[in-house]
Amino acid sequence: MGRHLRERARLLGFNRVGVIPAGPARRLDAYLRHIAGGLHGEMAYLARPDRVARRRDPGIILPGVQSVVVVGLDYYTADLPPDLAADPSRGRLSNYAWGVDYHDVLTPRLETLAGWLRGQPGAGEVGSRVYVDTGAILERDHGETAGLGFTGKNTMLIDPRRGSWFFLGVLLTTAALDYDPPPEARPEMPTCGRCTRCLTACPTAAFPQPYVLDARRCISYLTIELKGWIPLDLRPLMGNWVYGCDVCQEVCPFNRFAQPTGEAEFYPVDWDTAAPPLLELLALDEMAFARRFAGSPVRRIRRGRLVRNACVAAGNWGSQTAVPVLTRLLGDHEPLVRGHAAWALRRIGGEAAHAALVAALAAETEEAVRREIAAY
Ligand code: B12
Ligand code: SF4
Ligand code: SF4
Repeated sequence: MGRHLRERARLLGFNRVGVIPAGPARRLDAYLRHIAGGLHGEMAYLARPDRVARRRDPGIILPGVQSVVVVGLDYYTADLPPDLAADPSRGRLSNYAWGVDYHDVLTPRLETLAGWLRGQPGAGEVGSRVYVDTGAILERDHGETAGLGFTGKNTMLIDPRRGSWFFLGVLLTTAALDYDPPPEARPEMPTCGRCTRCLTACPTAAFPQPYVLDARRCISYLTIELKGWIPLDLRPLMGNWVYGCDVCQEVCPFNRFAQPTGEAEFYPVDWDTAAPPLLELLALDEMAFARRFAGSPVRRIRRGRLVRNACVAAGNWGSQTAVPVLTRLLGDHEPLVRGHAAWALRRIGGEAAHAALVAALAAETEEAVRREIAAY
């Protein structure tokens, strides 16, 4: 059954597949330390006691679970042309978000795989659960155990032959399958060795030590997961990232071996999709946002959070060109947007920005926004 399942997974387009007996994650202790230290920030779902119990015992998620199938799907398409990457008038999106939302690509394929397993002659009653990102499962950990790669100091699961630009998905099943050899019986994986590039390149110093990420400082967390105010001290360090961040992967030598994915859905339709002009992002209303990001993972953060992020990027750009649109945003219906627009105007400075802030302070009633403006 195991061999056919692997073939099936590959036919479904997955670039990697590993099958292991169900059990607790090998590095559960690292995760427990992570949440005990509060490094998960506002991602409360990571620390909820019932979710902790599930990560400890996948049998709580699926009673009778016997096997875990871990799949990987490449998403690397191309490098952003250097002139665009270095252009501060553009917002940068992490390359995993240049195309269609990966949840919508991986999940149906995993469901198909689960259906195939259920339909096997003699399979009997097969229970299954599929997860891409959202389950109480340490996907990287099971991926490492299943032989899909090794854990880098940047905490990414890295395939030594093709790098770390791949998504993970997991299928839990009550079926007993043929398993891949356990890590101790496989040829040893490479490691990071003495390299520390990702640790020093991280713009916000989010790695307190190798293999540990303080999510509260990570631009990916700040731009995607954090719902409220971005901490003041981190805003200037975020550069022009408006959705996710790729720095700790871009510098990784293993990603020199990345192969462009065969998945057409992950390619950007044009470079403006990968690095949109900030002025366009700042001008988005709800309708324009919904139209522009239909089918993209960016739609998950909604218009308010994306414009908040674009305000920070505009402040870091520092150009007077952004002052008119930022001034309009001082009257936005979302306090979060008004406050971050005020921060950007303060950072850009100049007479027009000053006048806009003075006028906004006179009209502003929301305390948090007043604080952002009054810091001027
Ligand atoms: C929460 C989360 C985040 C958070 C926190 C990330 C983190 N490192 O903790 C934030 C929002 C910051 C984030 C960012 C990103 N994420 Co994310 N994220 C998740 C999620 C939902 C849970 C991860 C989690 O449980 N974190 C808690 C920590 C403790 O667990 P862990 O990250 O798995 O870390 C393990 C290892 O570091 C290892 N470990 C710890 N110490 C040590 C020590 C040694 C010596 C060794 C060898 C290993 C080791 O043990 C840990 C526990 O098993 C997973 C999906 C899932 N359900 O697993 C996706 C996931 C990890 N993310 C993913 C991606 C793609 C990203 C981004 C690249 C997106 C982007 N470009 O912006 C960045 C990368 C940032 C980074 N360097 O990690 C992919 C990773 C694929 C891969 N090849 O590794 C996943 C698997 C989603 C998916 N289904 O594809 N993410
Ligand atoms: S994704 Fe960016 S901010 Fe987050 S740890 Fe990596 S380099 Fe740092
Ligand atoms: S950049 Fe270097 S230290 Fe960081 S994950 Fe890659 S090989 Fe490891």
